[in-house]
Amino acid sequence: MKMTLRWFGEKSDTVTLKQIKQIPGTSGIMGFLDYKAAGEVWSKEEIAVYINQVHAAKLECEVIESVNVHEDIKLGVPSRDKYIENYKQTIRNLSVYGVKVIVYNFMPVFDWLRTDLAKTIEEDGSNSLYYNEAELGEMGPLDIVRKTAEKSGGFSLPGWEPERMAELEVTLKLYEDISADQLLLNYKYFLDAIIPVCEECGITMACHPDDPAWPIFGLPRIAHKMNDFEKIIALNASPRHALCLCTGSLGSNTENDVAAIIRRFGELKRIACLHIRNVKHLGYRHFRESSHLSADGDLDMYEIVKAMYDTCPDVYVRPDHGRMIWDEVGRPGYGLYDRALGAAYLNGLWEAICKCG
Ligand SMILES: [Mn+2]
Repeated sequence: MKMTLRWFGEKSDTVTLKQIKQIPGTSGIMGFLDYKAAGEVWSKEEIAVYINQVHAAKLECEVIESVNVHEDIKLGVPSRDKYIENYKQTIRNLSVYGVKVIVYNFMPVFDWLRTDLAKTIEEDGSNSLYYNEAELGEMGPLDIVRKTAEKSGGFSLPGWEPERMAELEVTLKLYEDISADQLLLNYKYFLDAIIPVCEECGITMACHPDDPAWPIFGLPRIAHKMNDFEKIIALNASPRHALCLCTGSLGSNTENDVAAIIRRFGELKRIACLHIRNVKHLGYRHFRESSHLSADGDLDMYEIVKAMYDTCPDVYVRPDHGRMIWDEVGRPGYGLYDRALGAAYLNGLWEAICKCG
């Protein structure tokens, strides 16, 4: 287990590299250039500025997240080839700076979705990200985007870049003709083009699951249950094509056995990294994010960490979203305190499992 934290960069994160370095057991960060739009090349110069800062703080930057896949690639339109070439160049550029894993997703339009970014938890006055499908029914996609942007506290949200969202209506229309099977074919086209470059460069692509783990707004979604990942892994035989399993995303759906999914793809050696967090189910398609502690949510963190220990002990890990606690002000889900508590808790589980099996 290589413990990391997500870091959005000096200008965009309330958390500093020094703070991250001081979390026990943290060897590095999962990096993110928050100003890059989907489809753009990440230049060597941009990457160098970011990664040199991370290295100066004596942290590693072997995982980069959210090199977003342009919508034209997912839609399978002719202009995809230009964006695929850009993606290949970004892969090459990242490899020069020691990056080993790129986390991405193939979700149409919505990278992730919540109906409230700061829902107060009555028991203790903290707040966390929250989702209630019943509220979505009343709102519709454009309303939810507006509401999410308003409640972001002025932070840009990964996957919700204003330029992308401005074209939302048009994009939603284009997906009316795309079935889940067609989306998988478009995904295969993308993988077949980029994976040879990954093999040359020593980079593993890690697909992040749909969040929440079911289809929304009638859009095709192909990455939220065991059988989906069987199909995804079958798209390309290279071990450079792997998964970033996110326990909170998968665990939003009560039908998913998260530890079993980790075991299955861990045994196949197709997990590159894990995002670990817990969720509390409140009803049908209704949940909030909880602290990492098993007793606070509905996922068994011991079983999750044990599945990693048994099948893929060397993967990169990060505590995923945390609650906002101790009156911290920061990016929704990405404050320091609760994520640091999450890292400490995961380290504790890890030590116990290593010693006791
Ligand atoms: Mn995640």
